[in-house]
Amino acid sequence: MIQYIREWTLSYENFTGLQGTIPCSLYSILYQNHIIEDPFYGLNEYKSREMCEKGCTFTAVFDVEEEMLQNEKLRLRFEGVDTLANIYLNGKWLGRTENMHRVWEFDVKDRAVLGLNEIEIQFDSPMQAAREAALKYPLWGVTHTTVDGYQHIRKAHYMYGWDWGPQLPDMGLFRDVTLVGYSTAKILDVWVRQKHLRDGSVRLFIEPEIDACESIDMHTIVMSPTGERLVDTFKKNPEILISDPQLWWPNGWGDHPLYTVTVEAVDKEALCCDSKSVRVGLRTMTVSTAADAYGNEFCFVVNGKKMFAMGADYIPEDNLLSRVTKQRTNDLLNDCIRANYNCIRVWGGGYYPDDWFFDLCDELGLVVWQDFMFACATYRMSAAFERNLIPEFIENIKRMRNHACLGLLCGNNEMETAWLNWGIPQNERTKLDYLYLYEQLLPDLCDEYAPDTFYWPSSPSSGGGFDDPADENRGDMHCWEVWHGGKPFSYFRDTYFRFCSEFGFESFPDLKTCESFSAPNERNPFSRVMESHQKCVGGNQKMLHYLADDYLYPKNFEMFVYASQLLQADAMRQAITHWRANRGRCMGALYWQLNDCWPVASWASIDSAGRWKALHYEAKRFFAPILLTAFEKDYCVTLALSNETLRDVSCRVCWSVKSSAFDVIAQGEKQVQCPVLSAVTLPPLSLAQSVENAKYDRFFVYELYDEAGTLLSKQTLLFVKPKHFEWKKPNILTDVRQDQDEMRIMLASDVFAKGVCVRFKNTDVVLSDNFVDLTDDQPVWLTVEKWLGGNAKSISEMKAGIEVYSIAEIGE
Ligand code: BMA
Repeated sequence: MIQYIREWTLSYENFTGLQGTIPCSLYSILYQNHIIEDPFYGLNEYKSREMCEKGCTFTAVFDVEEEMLQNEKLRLRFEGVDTLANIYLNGKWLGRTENMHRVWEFDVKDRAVLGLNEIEIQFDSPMQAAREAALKYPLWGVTHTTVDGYQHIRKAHYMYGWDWGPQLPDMGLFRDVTLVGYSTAKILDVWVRQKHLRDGSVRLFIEPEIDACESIDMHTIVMSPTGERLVDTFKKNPEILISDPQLWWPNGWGDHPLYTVTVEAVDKEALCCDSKSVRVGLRTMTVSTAADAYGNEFCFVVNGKKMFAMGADYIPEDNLLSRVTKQRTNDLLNDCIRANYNCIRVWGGGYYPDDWFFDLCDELGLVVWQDFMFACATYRMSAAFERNLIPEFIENIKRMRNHACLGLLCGNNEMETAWLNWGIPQNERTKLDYLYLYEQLLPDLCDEYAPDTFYWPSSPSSGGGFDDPADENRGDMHCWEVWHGGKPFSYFRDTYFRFCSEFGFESFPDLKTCESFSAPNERNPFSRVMESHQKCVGGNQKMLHYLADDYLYPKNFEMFVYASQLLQADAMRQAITHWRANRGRCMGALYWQLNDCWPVASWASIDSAGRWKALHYEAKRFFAPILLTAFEKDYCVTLALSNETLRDVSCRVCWSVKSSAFDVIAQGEKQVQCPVLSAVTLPPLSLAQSVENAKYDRFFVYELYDEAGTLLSKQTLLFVKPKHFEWKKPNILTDVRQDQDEMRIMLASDVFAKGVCVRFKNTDVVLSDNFVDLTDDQPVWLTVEKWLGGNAKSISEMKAGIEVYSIAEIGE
């Protein structure tokens, strides 16, 4: 029996009686009641942040009926309390919560009463708690953008501010509060383990965890992905053989079928008193760190096949957790699939995602690299801290372990490398605490509760024990020489990492997103508001530093935003195409970062409003299952083909050197075989003769056609920096048409146009492609993939609102 306690009342300072429905928080309720303005607008962050210097109180009054009260076991269960709070039921203290990453449950059998009951939750200021803890026990942590002492509090670290996030350490209830009663039995968990046998069949081991007050029978039902009842048994802990399994594959390799396992607890009268269903995808999944010619590989192996991981790092989707919904996560993860991701890393400075996140990753075939929630700080392993952590670990491991998508569990973000390389005050105690937490406690618990999932102590790491975590020949890498280190993009091409789990480049969010938090006179990168929506120290200077390398000085803010996005896309393209061409040596590229939690200049490829930056369109290209890429040095172009599909491919590669007026200066083509899961590099093309004397007006086009002659991709490269290219001002014709269900947009140019960006003044769409190159007089057709918002959906309104620009316009 379960009763949801959804309606709450907030009291904060002089404000009382403010209503909220779970999920809700101090900020969400004050905002909904028009007491505060949008904390993301302008400089509102600072006023809102001040509010968290004080605590607040949430109360709920709820009715308990006789039937509920009669239950032998009666528990009040809090799935997500953020974070430090004392909880009272009917005026009596129930307990204290100190960790938002775990469930808090209290026995209320002797406390709940018939009729009205009242829960009061008194939240402490998270600001003060962090600072006080820091004074009591100072520890190292990243400092510029967060609040001192954040690591003492088991609250998502980013809420205290990060180099892409505001300081808005909210307080509230972000997951359900329920009253749970039972007298016979409660199924606490169903664990499904799988063993793949040599003959291709799969044996499932089903282990329910039950709190039974009397003897019960277990009824287990297994349904196939298409809904057939495969098994129906009353055996305890049954082992089930699936002789003809439909395997689960990552995106790009096949389908993602899910079997449903339901366990029912059946009482003496043959009545089902509780049931629980879980979904499982049948696959083997591990990470290989086997020794090879270069050192040790680092790659996901799914169903025995080595996968090149393609994706990005995921951060929490909002600072106000009440706004994170299944629909929003669904949109974001589908955007990952649109850009051909097969992997996503949940970064350790946020919180363990909701169940729906893992459900969606199962359904979409996204392999999840899951960090435990520790990032960029040293921690003190006191007995109390450890007591608080253990339930967090066990609950979350259990919550994630059945998911087909779960690929790797990782101890922390960047602490092993930070300890050695970031000038952290060294002391033996902190070092021992590190080793105990990530190399003993966590792996032991993972061994016990998720023995089939690969554990990795830190990201980056070479396997642990402070053994050169930044060794590029072993383990994963974070590469920040480009951006933080100021190195040129070409730096990436001299790196041969085994798996790069972080590297990134910032850009401004979409112009409309910038407009959503600023007044017109603030739309300058160095205004107070824009600088406040740039949390990386010196971030805008860094952008300008790189901008100077490649583009003319932008003529206005809009062109600055556009150029920043082109730079970002180019930086990531240079890295990822090179690593994919070196498939085998490198086996993963997860760029920093997929998304934003508020409107900000950052490394994200999709901004906080869900708008795609140039990088996300570029990701769709550089993560294409079959990728043709071109590298140039001294007028010599090398083409490489990377095949991330499970079949051998034979493709036609066509190239040409053209003038900006579309004259063909040189051309060639070749049929190229690329075996399954491999990359081939073609002999270099020496183009000096056709390029050198007219290099400011020459571009290289490379096209890829499949066996059926369908164009898979078409891209270009320049032989000089774009700022020095002699752009002819393009006359870009546009048209919008409706073909059955599809809205199509046409682009055609009279001269070479690169990075052509299509926008609509009055509506927001995700297109099949954008920031495209127009390389001949043939029109290019784009389709509308997704409507994000705006009300102009008719052809005439779309036409009236269309705006197009290209690199030629940046500094004209
Ligand atoms: C990495 C991440 C984050 C950070 C990002 C950009 O180190 O782990 O901590 O936001 O770089 O600086």
